[in-house]
Amino acid sequence: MKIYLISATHYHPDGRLVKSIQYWTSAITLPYLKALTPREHEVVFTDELMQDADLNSDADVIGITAMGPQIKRAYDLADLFRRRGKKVVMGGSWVSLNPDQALEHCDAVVIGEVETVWKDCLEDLAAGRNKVRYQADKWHSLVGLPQIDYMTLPLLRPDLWKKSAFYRQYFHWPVSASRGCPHPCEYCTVQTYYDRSFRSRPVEEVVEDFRRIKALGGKKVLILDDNPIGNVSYAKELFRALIPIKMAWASQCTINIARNADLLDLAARSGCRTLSIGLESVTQENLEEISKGFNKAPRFAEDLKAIRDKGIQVIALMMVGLDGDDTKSFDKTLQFLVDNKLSFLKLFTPCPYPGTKYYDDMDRAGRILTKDWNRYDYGSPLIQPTHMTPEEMMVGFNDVYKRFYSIPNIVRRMTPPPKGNYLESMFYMVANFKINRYMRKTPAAWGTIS
Ligand code: B12
Ligand code: SF4
Repeated sequence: MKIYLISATHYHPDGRLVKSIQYWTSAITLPYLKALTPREHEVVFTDELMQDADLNSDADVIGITAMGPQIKRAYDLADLFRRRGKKVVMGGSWVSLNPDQALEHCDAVVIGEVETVWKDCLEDLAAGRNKVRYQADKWHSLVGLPQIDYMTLPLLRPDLWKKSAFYRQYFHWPVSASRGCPHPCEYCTVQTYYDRSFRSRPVEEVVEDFRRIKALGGKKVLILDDNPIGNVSYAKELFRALIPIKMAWASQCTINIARNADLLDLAARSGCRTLSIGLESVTQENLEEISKGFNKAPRFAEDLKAIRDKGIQVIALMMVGLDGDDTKSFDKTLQFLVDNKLSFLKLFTPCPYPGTKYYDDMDRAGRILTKDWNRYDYGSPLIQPTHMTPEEMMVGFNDVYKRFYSIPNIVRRMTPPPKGNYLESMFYMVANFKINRYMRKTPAAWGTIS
């Protein structure tokens, strides 16, 4: 059979498709699914963010994946291909948590991990059968996962890679070391999808991926796990094994890394340059309310300093508009971010992803403002806040972003730079100025970019 895999993009508010050719990393879903597909099938794929999907594809099966707001476009694509007589299979976290919704648009849905069910699913479709819901009965061991062809990463620009030093610094090659997260944050798709489980790949297989990327000339890796320190002894073993590889890496993890001096030291020595950390709120009451009480707001300053002292840049992930917030919270949040010299900011309005506890609670309380999935982009008013209007929340949201990336605040935050890794600091300084310019040109872009 011929299989055509698509990662959907999402829509601009005016209905155009969002397109971007310059991305700092790439998901591995499409090349990984290709590597996993039995050799008798032919597989082609498109990440619609960068390229146009072939709507006239002659494939027998269309496989579609989507992240967050991309789901609307993914369903539109599924409807279109089915009208053209194709069999459509969908997978990924959104449809796994909402299979009935997905089955209004596709023929079969893969619920959860695909490794142990993909072969059966394809055999069924080739034979004209269909179990409709394909779900593994246990988690995969993550041992011996097939290797992807890195040069086919959908969002890699091989042309720019060769000629632009900035791009070589900017592009992070994705490597997966673990899946899942043991924490209970109730808005989080990841812990819901993985049912709070946490598994890791054998250290030597992860190290092998780093080596393969280095052999291709890659300098920077994104460990695209949600919380690679979910098992501290595994993380230490991995970081120790990465020290001799001498590559730079970035990842996201919890602030807990700052409270384990050995772990933090090993991370820094193994090449960690940037961590995206879900601080979420400077108000402890908010953190408790979303079941993220392990984040201790009163300790943030001390914890962030420990990380910076190791030469690691921190990207803050913050939510505004939680129940403990009012219109005064915006200034407090901004002040905290500037005082603590955060290198970068990704701000979110609370997003109730269907399938999560947060969605169910908000839905029961009648507080969900829209179920237009196209707006589930982290920068839209989706929840009725308790101490302000949705409009006030959006004014505050835009204002924090604007002021965080203002020239005086960039200078305040970026000087003096974290100790060591000065090239990285320079890169972040340039990236901050680029964002300042981008925001002036595209003020409504926030929330739809990553
Ligand atoms: C890398 C990544 C990115 C990258 C690259 C994006 C890209 N287009 O290439 C960046 C950082 C740019 C990014 C951006 C965004 N991302 Co993102 N991203 C991820 C991340 C960390 C890893 C994805 C990955 O490669 N996983 C590894 C692969 C192997 O696993 P997988 O995709 O889950 O697939 C497995 C199964 O689900 C299944 N499967 C998946 N799809 C399909 C399809 C078929 C047909 C089949 C058969 C099986 C199948 O098979 C795989 C193996 O078992 C995930 C978090 C996570 N842990 O998944 C978030 C995640 C997917 N992203 C998310 C979101 C929301 C976004 C944004 C929309 C955020 C935003 N700003 O609004 C943007 C979208 C930008 C865009 N237009 O592309 C959410 C999705 C939430 C949801 N409920 O849908 C996640 C889960 C993060 C989170 N913590 O909530 N992202
Ligand atoms: S720590 Fe991060 S990945 Fe883990 S459950 Fe909380 S939000 Fe999700």
